[in-house]
Formats: sequence, C-alpha cells, structure tokens
Amino acid sequence: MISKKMSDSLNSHMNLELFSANMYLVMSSCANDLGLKGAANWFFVQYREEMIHFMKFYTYLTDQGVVISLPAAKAVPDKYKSLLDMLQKTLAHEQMITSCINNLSEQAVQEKDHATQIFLQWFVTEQIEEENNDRDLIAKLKLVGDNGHGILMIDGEMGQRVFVAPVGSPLAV
Ligand code: OFO
Repeated sequence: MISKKMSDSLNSHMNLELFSANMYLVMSSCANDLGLKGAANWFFVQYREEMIHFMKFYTYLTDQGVVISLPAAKAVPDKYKSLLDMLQKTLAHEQMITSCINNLSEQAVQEKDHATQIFLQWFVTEQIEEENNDRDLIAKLKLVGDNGHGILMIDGEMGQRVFVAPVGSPLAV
C-alpha cells in the first residue's frame, strides 16, 4: 500500500528521471557536434542509465497499483560552451536530483512507508557515484584547460565507458 501523496511525489520524480535522460541524449549530440566522440559515448551511456532510473520508478509505481502520468516533456537545453560547461551543468543537475531523492526518502520515513524507503535506497547510493564521476571529469578538464591534446585524451577516456544494466533491471534499452 502506498499513499496518494507518496505516489504523486514518486510520479513527479519519475518525470524528472525522464528529463535527465533527454538532457543527456541532447548532450551526447552536442558533444558529437564538437567532434568529441568519446564524450558523446559517455553521455549516451548516461542517457541509457537514466532510462533505467525512469523504468525503476515506473515498475515500482505500477507494482504498487498506481497508474502513472506523464505530463508534456519539458524542453532540455541544447547550447553548451564546452565539454567542461556540459559537465558542470551535469554535476549541478545531479546535485539537484540527489536533493530530490533525499526529500523523497524523508517523506517515506515520515509516512512510515518502509517499502518506499527500501526502494529509494538504491538511488541514494547511485547518486554518490553519479556526482563522483562528474567531479572527477571536471577536475581533469580544469587541469588541461584549453589544451586540445589534453581534452582529446579525456575524450578518449570517456569513450571507454560501457553501459551495464543493473542486476534485475526492468529495461535494458
Ligand atoms: Fe543521474 O541519476 Fe537519475 O536522474
């Protein structure tokens, strides 16, 4: 059993995960446009991960007997100054997501909704990794500055990222 208030909050957040997926798909396209194929791969993998996040919320809500709603998708930004700009905006976005997950967790605790607390634990841990990956890349990009060779080395590293669907994932897109 889940309260209407809790399911509404989860549904809202599910839409935010879809926004994240769309945002990273556009970033992948922008990176490709800058000639950074490795970064394009990195953001595409991030897009696929966000679709998993979205589907985790979808599956949880439908398993709880909730009919989901998807309001019209909000447009995502499509103009970035550089790869560093994209990653700084990525980190700011992920910090906002972390804050939302923490608020959801707090609500679940207040409502004594143990199932939702357990469901959200995966996301609490995931956000540590998400923010850490971004901080790591931002630090490297700041070190190389405008040096094209350095940026291409980081781009090569970003090209190594591989999508791995989490165990029991509801969708491996
Ligand atoms: Fe990037 O963690 Fe979901 O949104």
